[in-house]
Amino acid sequence: MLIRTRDNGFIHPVSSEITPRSAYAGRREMMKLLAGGAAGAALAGWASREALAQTQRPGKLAALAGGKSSVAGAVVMEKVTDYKDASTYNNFYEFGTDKADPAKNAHTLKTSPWTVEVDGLVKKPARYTLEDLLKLSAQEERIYRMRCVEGWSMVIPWVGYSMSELIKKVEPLGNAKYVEFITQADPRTMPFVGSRVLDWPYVEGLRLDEAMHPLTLLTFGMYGEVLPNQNGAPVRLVVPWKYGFKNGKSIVKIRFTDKEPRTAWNKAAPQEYGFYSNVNPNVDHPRWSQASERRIGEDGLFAKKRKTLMFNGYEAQVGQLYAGMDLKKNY
Ligand SMILES: Nc1nc2c(c(=O)[nH]1)N[C@H]1C(S)=C(S)[C@@H](COP(=O)(O)O)O[C@H]1N2
Ligand SMILES: [Mo]
Repeated sequence: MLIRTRDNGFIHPVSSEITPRSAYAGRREMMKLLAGGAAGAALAGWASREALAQTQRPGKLAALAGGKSSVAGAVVMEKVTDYKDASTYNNFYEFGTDKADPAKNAHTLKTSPWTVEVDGLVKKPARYTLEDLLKLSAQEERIYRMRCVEGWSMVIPWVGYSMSELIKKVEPLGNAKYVEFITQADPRTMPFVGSRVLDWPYVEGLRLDEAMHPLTLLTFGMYGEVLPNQNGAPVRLVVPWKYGFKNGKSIVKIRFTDKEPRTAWNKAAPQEYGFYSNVNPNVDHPRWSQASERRIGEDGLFAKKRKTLMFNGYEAQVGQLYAGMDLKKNY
């Protein structure tokens, strides 16, 4: 449902499903752009309720049309990052450590046939083909902020469905407390698997309640198309309130456990990368501050650093998951 609000004489559509904070941030940014005369360019890529499921397809890969998002807070009113930036500025160490490497090298990734094995502490372990996974629930388009620990951020229209849909199907046992995501590690198709930067495969993990949160997206596409290889085809995770590295790409195994999984970055540098990795402007990385960020695509002459928001702006939705926890200790 659309509600029209008037702000300084500017009439602006706000979805009732958008959090007041993100709507406000979007409006403020838009006012700034309008004042700067960049309205035309800004409006073209603007995330609005109407834009949902109609994201301009870049048109190179197979279409993956998602319906409108049904999850509160899953759409931010901010300019969507250009597809070109989102698909050429990547972290995917299996294909090299430079941001430009994955787009150059990931064409060797073989995404079909693809299966995802779900096992561990569940009543119904199963091996899903990608096709089975795609059919499991309706796809939605969600426009999420993504904040990398290195200080950059993007706004990306992802396509997928809540991870909880899959979790409900496999029925976790009472003692399941965590979910481990294990990604593809094939030295024949991934040239840097075997390099010593990380312990392969790249593993990530969430607490079961985090994995069950409706914002946690099992992701198959972006910008209305299937994922490009460099963004984690054919299936990846997107957890918008956590630093980018929690979003495991090219997932092949999902395991339910009673112990906190050892994750790739936590193994590599435990004092820098904790298990939680919630976006938190008040907890510095040991080597740099996390208080501000640079939005990719906004690095022009007048671009200012943005203030990083607690839980990446998703505090209203996810803050409760961490009630009573010391977030300085549990970084
Ligand atoms: N398998 C795997 N998944 C990964 C990574 C990786 O190196 N390997 N990098 C992570 C990091 S650090 C970030 S910031 C995001 C980047 O996702 P994007 O390239 O789609 O923006 O993917 C995450 N998932
Ligand atoms: Mo990252």
